[in-house]
Amino acid sequence: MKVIGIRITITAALPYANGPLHLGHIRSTYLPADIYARYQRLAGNDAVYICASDEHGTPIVAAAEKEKKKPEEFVKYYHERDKQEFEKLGFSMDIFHRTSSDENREMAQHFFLNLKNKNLVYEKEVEQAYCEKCKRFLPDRFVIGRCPYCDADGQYSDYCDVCGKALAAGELLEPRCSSCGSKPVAKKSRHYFFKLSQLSPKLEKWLKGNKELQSEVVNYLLNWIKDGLKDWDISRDMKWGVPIPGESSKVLYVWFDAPIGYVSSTVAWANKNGKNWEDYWKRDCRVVHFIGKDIVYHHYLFWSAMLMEVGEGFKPPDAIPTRGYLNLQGRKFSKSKNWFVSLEDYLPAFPADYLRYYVTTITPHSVQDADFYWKDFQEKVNNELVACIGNFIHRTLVLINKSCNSQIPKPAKLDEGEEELLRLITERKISVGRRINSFDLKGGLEEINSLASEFNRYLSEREPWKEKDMQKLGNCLYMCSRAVTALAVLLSPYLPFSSEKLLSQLGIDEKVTWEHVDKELLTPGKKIAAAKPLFEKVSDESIKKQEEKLKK
Ligand code: B3M
Ligand code: ZN
Repeated sequence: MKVIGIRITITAALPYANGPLHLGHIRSTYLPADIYARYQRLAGNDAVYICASDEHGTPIVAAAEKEKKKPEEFVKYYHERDKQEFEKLGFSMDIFHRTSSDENREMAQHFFLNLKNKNLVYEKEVEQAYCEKCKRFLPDRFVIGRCPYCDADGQYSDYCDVCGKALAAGELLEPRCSSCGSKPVAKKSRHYFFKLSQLSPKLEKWLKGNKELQSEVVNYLLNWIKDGLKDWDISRDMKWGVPIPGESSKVLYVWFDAPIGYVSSTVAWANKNGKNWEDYWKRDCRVVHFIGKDIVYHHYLFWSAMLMEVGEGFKPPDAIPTRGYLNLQGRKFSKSKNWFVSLEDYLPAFPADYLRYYVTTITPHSVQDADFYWKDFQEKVNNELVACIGNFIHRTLVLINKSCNSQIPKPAKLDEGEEELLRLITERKISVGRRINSFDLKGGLEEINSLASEFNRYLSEREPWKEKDMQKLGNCLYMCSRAVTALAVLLSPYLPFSSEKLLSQLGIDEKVTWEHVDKELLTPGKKIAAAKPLFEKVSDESIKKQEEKLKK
């Protein structure tokens, strides 16, 4: 029976093209989105994984200025670099586009005009920070100061990193120009505002009604709404960005055009692949945004409100899986303090799948923060991946090589325990799928691990290496071969490189689907190649090397 899948548009927060990728974002966003996307495709759904570089805004301009580069030139470098690193980690984005693209300019201007025509955007004269020394307006990250809500210093003027509040112009205390340090003066400028304040009731209703949203996040958003939402300033006096139609020196605020990047990148993908992008946003489809908790405000409130109001068949997101921050060995990641693991450090030292494995084991579906410890990485890889999963697969294949002339044995009547184990594989196919569907990726991986443990136990108890009865031996190794192929499929969303390697070692070249988890992918009589271990232990020295890098 062919399962008719659903359409799912999966997005991951767009990385700013202003610096190397951060392990924290990999954990909170790109990896979970990838596991989810890979599973959905295997399960027969029409899933697209959409991402792009976020290329506008003061984060980019400020960073480019520091390197004395033009923003265009600057973002191109990080766009290419991020793209390559994503590939090395096995992230299966269907497109990695750019917000400086034509598609995004057109779509963002379209959203703007649509909302303006609906009277949801109005113009107002406001006082803006202006640096007389630098001779320019100082939006967002061009101003640093103290947060009026939580008192944290060193915050940018549009967002407080400590309490997570989006700030309006003029709210920041003790402001100073981020480039020259002088105290900005207030200067009048005409800005465009989105009427977010009047949308509070609608947002509240949606937040309370959508049961797929995490309640921990919804609760704190409801508090913000209770305090009243402010209208949102969506224009900036600068050159780099999406030009506002009819204006010569104003662009859209980066947070207006960045989430539209999800849509415009889908347009670019659809055009390349002969699809209709609207099928992936408007008609029967699910839209799922993976994000980190630092951008909750922007997605649950700004973006959802835009989607609700723009009409034309758009709808608010179906789910916004949100995860917490990652610390490194008990401290905050900090590039300047050299307390940092970059992909440039990681990738030459260990396989991508080890990172995917470890990071999944420390990432529940919640906004809880986690900690990356090199020692823990080593332990998880060695004790779980190598000693349990890898060891079971390797023992099985070596035994088939040795005792069965490398051929999958033909089973005779299985005993009750064996029938039970086959049923367990089917159960896991269903339960792991369910877990992934509900974003509990860690729980899914734990169930796969426990399946491998069950079979490890079975193999050790049966001791087929001592078995004289050829039929019993055949039954046992047949059973284990079923578990090996089940693991190859179950693990493929999590560990795509290893899964692919295993399937190719086994000579399985048909395209596998989730349905194959409990199917006989290796028929009796089929010959397999000589076993090669899939995983290798992480040595003490290699961990020491990484730890020492941090101390320098
Ligand atoms: N670039 C911020 C961040 O990376 C921002 C996300 C945009 S998502 C539309 O945290
Ligand atoms: Zn200045």
